[in-house]
Order: sequence, then structure tokens, then C-alpha cells
Amino acid sequence: MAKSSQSKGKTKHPAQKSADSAFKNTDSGPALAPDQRNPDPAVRKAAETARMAQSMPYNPTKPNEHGHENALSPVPGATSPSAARDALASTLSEKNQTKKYGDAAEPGVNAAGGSLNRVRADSAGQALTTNQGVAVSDNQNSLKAGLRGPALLKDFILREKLTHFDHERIPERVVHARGSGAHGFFECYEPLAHYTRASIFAEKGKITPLFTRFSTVAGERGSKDTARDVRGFAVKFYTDEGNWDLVGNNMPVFFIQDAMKFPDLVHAVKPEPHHAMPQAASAHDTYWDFVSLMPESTHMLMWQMSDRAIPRSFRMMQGFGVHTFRFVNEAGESVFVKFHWDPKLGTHSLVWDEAVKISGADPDFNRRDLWEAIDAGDYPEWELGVQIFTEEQADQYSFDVLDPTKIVPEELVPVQPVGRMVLNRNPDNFFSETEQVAFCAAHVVPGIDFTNDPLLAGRIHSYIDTQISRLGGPNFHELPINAPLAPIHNNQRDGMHRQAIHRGRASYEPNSLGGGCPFQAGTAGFVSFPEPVRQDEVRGKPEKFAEHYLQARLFYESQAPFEQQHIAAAFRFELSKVTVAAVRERVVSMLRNASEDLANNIAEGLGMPLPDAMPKALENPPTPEIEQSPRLSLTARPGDGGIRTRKIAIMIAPGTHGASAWAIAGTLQAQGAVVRFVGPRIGPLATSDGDQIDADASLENQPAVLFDGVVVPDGPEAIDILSADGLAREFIQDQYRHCKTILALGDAAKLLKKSGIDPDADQDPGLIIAAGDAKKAAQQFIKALARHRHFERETQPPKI
Ligand code: HDE
Repeated sequence: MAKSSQSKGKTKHPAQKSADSAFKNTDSGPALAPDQRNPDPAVRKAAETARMAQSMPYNPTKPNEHGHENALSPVPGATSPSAARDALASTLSEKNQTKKYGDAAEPGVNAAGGSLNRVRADSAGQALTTNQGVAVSDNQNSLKAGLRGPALLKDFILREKLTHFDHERIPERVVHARGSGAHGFFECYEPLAHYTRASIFAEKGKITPLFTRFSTVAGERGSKDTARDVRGFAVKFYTDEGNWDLVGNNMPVFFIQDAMKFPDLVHAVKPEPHHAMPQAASAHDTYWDFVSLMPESTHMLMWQMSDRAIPRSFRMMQGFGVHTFRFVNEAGESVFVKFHWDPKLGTHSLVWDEAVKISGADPDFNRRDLWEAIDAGDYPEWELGVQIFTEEQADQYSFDVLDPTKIVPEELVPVQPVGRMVLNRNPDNFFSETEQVAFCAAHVVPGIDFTNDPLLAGRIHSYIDTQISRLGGPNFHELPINAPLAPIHNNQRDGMHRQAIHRGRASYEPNSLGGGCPFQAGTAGFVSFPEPVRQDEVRGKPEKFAEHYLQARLFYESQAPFEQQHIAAAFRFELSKVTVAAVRERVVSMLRNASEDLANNIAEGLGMPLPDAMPKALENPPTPEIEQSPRLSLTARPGDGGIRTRKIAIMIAPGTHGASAWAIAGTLQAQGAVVRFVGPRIGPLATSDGDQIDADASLENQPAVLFDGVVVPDGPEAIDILSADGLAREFIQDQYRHCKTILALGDAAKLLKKSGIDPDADQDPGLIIAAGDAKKAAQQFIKALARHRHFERETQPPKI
């Protein structure tokens, strides 16, 4: 029951000239303020309100709104804190309490922000209820007039359930619709105060919670994970000075230079509008038509056609902030900065044939991999690195650092590690967390600022705008996954789905009736870097943006030979899917400006004459600083050399030598590999030594593409069975074609032969034929597996 604690104070103080009740009206009032000493709550509230208003006879910070110096160091807003809580209350009745409306807001607290704990839900031991909390007696039947009679309109339980269901879907992200996320933390290595006042870099060992979402760009929400595509790499840091979203990709450059072209790019790559095909693929006419008319895309196309576009795992790809940003320190000094994420496990990719097959065998391949690793306690980790350089240095480069189609080569500015990210908590609920998380390139914190990159400018607008339609209104920041840990206090009010219940009546600033709160923070808040702007308003690009090919060449020339082959093969595949020959020709003519070798290779592969090179926008390009950057090859980042979380198939059949199979499984598991016994069917299979092995996967349900390596233990009977099984042979062939490590023990060499592989072939460190000791063979296998792939095996076309 509600109880009233409101005093009925009747005492009229001699100094008071008006009736107590005069201060209980919500309109009009006496000329004189009430006496401060009157104990009547309404009168005291009025008295305190009057005092606050009087204490601010004018706006004392008004003069600070003018002039350059003031603009650089804004002052905190004026406040008149009140010791009397009631004075700032919306209502005196806030003292009454029930279980639902609880107590008055805690001083200075907006409970709509903060930890996820306040909204976690668990139904253990609970009965089913409606959304109104009414227990549901029967969740099987609708309410009917008789057992065979009509359903009744008054069945509010059925209607609530169906209505909610009818509205379960929300618009998917226009790009990056398919994604997977996880919680984790960032740990700062050393203070970076010299460069930035960003609080996450303030102290050695400082931990900042975060949520990261990886995504593909073109495919719809239910599309496959292994499409050839850029991967989004978006991190929301819940810093103690507000949320910082580093919304990057797994490639350090972008297709276009200006936000004006983004809708065109996305329309071109998405399924073609007349027949809505192809899904999650750039291999179609409109895409190649557009990019070949936009030669600044050439550099990004090299990355997109490289193995970077088909990562083995989200855990094994780099991330980049792409744009040049600014660090700003306490003194207001700024340097340019580029952000890099480097995975501890190294950078590893799939091969195309494998990616295509995985999209059928397991469209959730990358999502499953991330989830399983975290749940197994193998927390993925990345190092955050920064490239820091000054504006003066940037002016000397042959390229413009505001051009997002260019990198700053590591040879020019090394990457310094500044901290690490560990993802150690899977979400409880995909929709509430991964789907509702709203990243925004405009979310920066004091110490991090934008540059004039014209692509970034458009992003600063676009992300909030898109969330408003995706998440249904302007209050998406209050969704638990988006709410900062730092307190939120402002005068923004109302709108769809508002959660915060604001106390008090002053929702404007400056105010005196709310004690001046919330007041502007002055230099403690975000102060934009005062970059001078003294130019004509124009629609155009700086001259250096006109150079489109040098870094595309740099990337191609920096790749290992097998990577170059993969790039050529990817162009060949994509362009072979184009139906308009002139588009194909245009792409090749554009590529001639980046690499004659590549253009030739593609033209030959497509059976077309080499077209003339496309005229360049900049006839006399500058001399590039470097022509090779070994760090651009995936091979430069092998990782820690371990095999943790690598998936290994141990192929068994009735008659497998059990002791060998167990010995190998044990050795691999001890190194952290994920071992699966794959049989012709799942379930227990008798071994040759009188044991049983319970196959947890079958050749039917887990094809080769889902494994990093295969071991075939010995046992003549088993090998005969497997050799006669087309699926087993195909398994071995795919493992071989995809350059994975294969270990055949004893008789298992026969299965290799039956699969068309010459087991005597030397020069292939990934093909291990071992006679006896299974444990020793396992060690050899581990060493070979740590190389990820054995591309020396690869031929064009594939032998197997
Ligand atoms: Fe995005 N981008 N983008 N983008 N982007 C979106 O925001 C946009 C760009 C990136 O996991 C959208 O919430 C414009 C570059 C990622 O939720 C949208 C331009 C980079 C994600 C949007 C760009 C990115 C998005 C769609 C050019 C790498 C997924 C849904 C001016 C640095 C984040 C949404 C997540 C998502 C707009 C270019 C990365 C429409 C206008 C460059 C990782 O707001």
C-alpha cells in the first residue's frame, strides 16, 4: 500500500505574507518568496526554488560564449546546487513508495545507462506469464466457445502472443546485416597521455569493457559467412568518459573517397534490383560496372580479391580504423593517428574453393567459430596498434592521408602496440545484444577527434540516422547494449520507447529552476580540435586524390606468389560471372595501370585480348616512397605458431587401430586443438584392438572444408572401408586441394593413393606418411599444422 509522508504543516510563520496554499497551485503565485523556515513541504520547495532562481540573477557564463580563446577553453556552466532535495523533484509525492515505482531517483543517477545487470532476465523455476505479468494457465490452446467451437476475440492471451510475434522483426542493417558479436575488454599497455587525453589510454593496465561485432557487408542477415567480402570490425568501448566506437573493417582502405558515392557503391554491390540476385556476392555486372568507372577503387579491389576477403576465422583477421583520426592531448595538441588490430593467432584465410563449399556445409562457419572458441575458454585476442604522425609529416607524403583509399605504409610510420582486446563473454541473447548494438562513427570521446577525410564526414551523419529507422526512434542509446557506463545527463526528452524517467521540471539549459543542472562541462568535456578552415566552399577533391594506382600496385607487389595467384584467380572468377563483356574489359584495362602482370594473367584466364590501359586521371603520378611492403602479406603475420582451437578430423571406420587414434587425439588435444572423430556414420565404431570409438561427426555431416587438418590412423580393415567410400576419398582430396595438413599412419597411405594423391611425393611438408609411433607422428603433424597451409602444393588448375 502507498503511504503518504507529506506533512500537513499548518503553522503560519509571522514573516510570511501569503497563504501556505498559495504555493500549492501549479499556476500563478504570490509576489514574495515564501519564508525559508516554513516547514510545510510545498512551501519549503517553493522557497528553495525561489532561492535558486534568485542566486542566478543573470547567466554568468554568457560572456564566455564569445571569442576565439573562449571557444578553445569552454567554461563549466553555472550551477546553484541545492541541499534541499525536494526543490528539484518533479513532485513531492515521490516520497511515496511501492514495489513498482520505487524510490525517488538517486541524486545524479540516470538508471537508464550503465551495466547490463539491470535488464538481465532468467526464468529458472518460474511460471509462464503474459507481458503484463499475468500467469498463463494453458499455453497449448486458444480460448474457444466449446471444444469444437469458434475461437473467441476476447482471448487476450493469444492476441498478445500473436501480436508480439507479428512484430518480432526489425529492419536489418542496410550494409553489414550479417554479423556476430561478443563482449570483452581492452587493456592499456602504457599511458599515452603525451598524445591523447582519451581515458582508456590513461594508465598502464587500465581495463575498459567493450562489445565487438564482426560482419560481412553485402549479404543479408541470413546470408553465408564465407562470402568474398570485406569484414566489418566494429568495437564499442564503454570508456569512463563515454562510448567510443571504432567502426572499422578488416581491410585498411575503402572503395570510394567521398561519402557522396556510398549509396551508389552499395546499390551496385547488393543483389541487382530487377531479380534480387546474387546474394552476398560482388561477382555480378552492376558491381564491376560501377567500380571500373571509379578507378580509385583499384586499391581496395586488390584487397577484396585477396584472401583477406575470405578469413578462416574472425579471430584470425586484422582490423583497421581505415580513416586517419586525430589524437588530442590535455594541452589541446593534436597528431594524426591510424588504428590497427592485429590478431594473436595470426592472419589466416580460406581458399576460394573451400569458401564456396563451406557456404553450403556451414553457412555459420565464422559465427560458430567465434562462439565455440569463447565458450571453450580460448578467448580471442588482438593487439591494438597505432601509427602516429604529424600534419607536417603527412604533407610530405606522395599521397593524401585524408584519402581513405590509401594506407600509410608501415615502412613510413611503424605501428606501435598500445593495448590488447580480449573477447571473453558470448552474448546471452543475439537480438538484444548483437542485433541491437548500434555502432556509430560519430561516437568519439575526449582525446579522439576526426580529420577532414570526406568519407568519414558522411559516416558521422549516417550511423545515427540509420539507427533511427532500424531501432525505431531516437532513444536507441538507451537500449542496454548501447547505454554507456559513463553517466548520461542531458535535456533530450521524449521520443519513441523512452526509458529514463527524468526527475524535475527543468529540461533546458541554462536554467535556475533545476539548480543549473545538468550544466555544460567546460574543458572537462569534449572540446573539438580547432582545426583552421579558411577555404572556398567547393565540391571537389584535392589533387593527390587523383592518383589511383600506386598503392594498388604496392599491395600486389608485396604479396607472396601464391597470394598473387589467388588475387588473379579471384578477379578471373568474379569477371567470368559478368555478362557484359565491355565491363570485363574495362576492369582489365583499369588493372593494367596497377599491374601488367595481373592484367595479363586475368585476360588470359578469361580468354580475352588485353585491352588498352585506361587513361589515368593523373598523367604524371608522384614517385612513391616505397614499392614493396612485406607487412602487407598475410604471411607476415603467422601468429603464435600454436594449434589451439584448430579443428582436426581423425577419420575412423570399423577396424581403425584404436590405440593410435587415441594417442593422436590425446596429443592434439593437449595442444588445444579441437579433435573430432569422423566416421562413415556417427556413433560407436569397433576398433581393431577391441575398443570402441564414438564418432561424433560423419563424412556426411562434416565435410573436409570444416577442418584444418586430417589424420587417418592405421588399421587395414578401416582403410579398406574408407578407400571404397567416395565421401572419404573426397574428404582427402579436398584437404589436399586446400593445402591442409594430412597425416596418414601406416596403411592409411593406401587411402591417399586411392584418392589420387601420390603419398611418396616429397617436398610437401604438409603430407606426412608415418609408419610407427603415433605420438611422434602427431608431433610432426602439429608442427606442419602450425603453418596453416602448404601452398607449395598448389597448382593451376588443381592436380587433385
Ligand atoms: Fe559503414 N555503415 N558506412 N563503413 N559500417 C553502417 O550503420 C556508411 C564505411 C562499417 O557491426 C551502417 O548501423 C556510410 C567505412 C561497419 O553494426 C550505415 C559510409 C567503414 C558497419 C553505414 C560508410 C565502415 C557499418 C549500416 C561512407 C570502415 C557495421 C547499419 C560514407 C571504416 C557496424 C549501421 C555493426 C555499418 C554507413 C563507409 C564500417 C548505413 C554512409 C569506410 C563495420 O550507417
